[in-house]
Amino acid sequence: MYFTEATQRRFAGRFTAVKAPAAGGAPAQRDPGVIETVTRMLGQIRADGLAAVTRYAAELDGYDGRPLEISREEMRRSGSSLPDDLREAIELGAARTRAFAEASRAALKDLEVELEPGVVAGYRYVPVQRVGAYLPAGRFPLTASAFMTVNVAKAAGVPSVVACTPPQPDGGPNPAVLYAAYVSGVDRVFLLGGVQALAAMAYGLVGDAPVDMLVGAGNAFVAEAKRQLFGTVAIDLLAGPSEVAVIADETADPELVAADLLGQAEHGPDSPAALITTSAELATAVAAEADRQLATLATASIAGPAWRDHGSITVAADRETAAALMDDLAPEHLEIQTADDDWYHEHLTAYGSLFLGAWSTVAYSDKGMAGTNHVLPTAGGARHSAGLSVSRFLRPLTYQRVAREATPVLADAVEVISASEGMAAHRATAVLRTRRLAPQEV
Ligand code: HSO
Ligand code: ZN
Repeated sequence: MYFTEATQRRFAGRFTAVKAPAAGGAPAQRDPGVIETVTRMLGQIRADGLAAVTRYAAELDGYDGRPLEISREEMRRSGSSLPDDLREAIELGAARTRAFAEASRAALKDLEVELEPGVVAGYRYVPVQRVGAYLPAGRFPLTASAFMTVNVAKAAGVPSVVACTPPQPDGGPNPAVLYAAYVSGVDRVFLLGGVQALAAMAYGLVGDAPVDMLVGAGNAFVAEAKRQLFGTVAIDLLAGPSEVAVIADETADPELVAADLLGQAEHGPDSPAALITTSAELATAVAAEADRQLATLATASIAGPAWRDHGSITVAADRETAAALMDDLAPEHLEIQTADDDWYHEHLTAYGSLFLGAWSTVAYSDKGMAGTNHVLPTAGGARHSAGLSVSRFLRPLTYQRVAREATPVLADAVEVISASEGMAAHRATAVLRTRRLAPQEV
């Protein structure tokens, strides 16, 4: 995540790079090896069904042959196995994301409008009927995943939500991930990870029927599987490495800014983090702070290389430049820590989710506590897309009702256009209706 050459030229003289990403900053290319592996696995699973799914699960995840479906009883028990404070935090995250999703649902109103007398058009929001959620538990078990997928789908009214989560070294699911799915209202959970999990849900090898839509993030193989299954099913989005960016001015606290940059760099050695500031002093202070914090950070072996290879600090001449440069990055998460937070909120046009003020840190949303979704566009996707929300699970299905008295206007126009196109059968549908009218009406 760094400025394109065109942007660097366009803003030449209005910004200084205090730290550029050592790796250049272009988003990672899709790995041909990953593409090929996924294609082969999907082909095998299409051919051999569940036998191929469990074969891959044993080979790749150490699946031990227990029933793939996790019982309701085991879901309930996963909660009691957790420390009280963790269980309560999970319940809080589920409740908060549900509340935001339900409020968002309530704000989506069906529409019906009479365009002219006798011509009514409208839509009704109808939920997708079957959703499959992927709940990863790889390098880190992302406990909040179910809040963002299962919970939001349920708030949207999706009748069937199934989930897959990979077995852990002990052979079972991660209990926190499972409990989060349970309190999010999941219908059924299967002990499967990776490509085989997504294929099993898309092809209907687990659950009652193939799902209509796959949601949830995962590693590069999961993202590639979703890309290849798109068309067979809908998907939420293709998530790349998690990203964070901060706009800060001289009023910002360098320790908090550095902590928030490293807070997402921890996701992986390819996770980008960018600071754009209007203060040269803050830029220097944050650079020093990042090094200081990395010296003792328990996950420095991940966050350190991420910061070195994909981290950047830029000093912008003024807030207009800072905002324009940030729109060029279109980061997944964007924090604003300035004296002008509202100005930035009004002017910025490309981010996955915005965190206004020093008290609003990305991890609050990551873990569900801010209510908003953490499934967000990465790698510049925020220029054209928004993150997951109830609206992705709800389709505004249109309808029209044309009254007899509106027939002359509609039918005549359709007759003329169809005739000019040579579409005789289309024309006939209009002409026949005109003939049905009493002669005095025509
Ligand atoms: N930052 C990730 C979500 C997450 N991080 C969950 C930690 N837990 C993608 O938005
Ligand atoms: Zn995160």
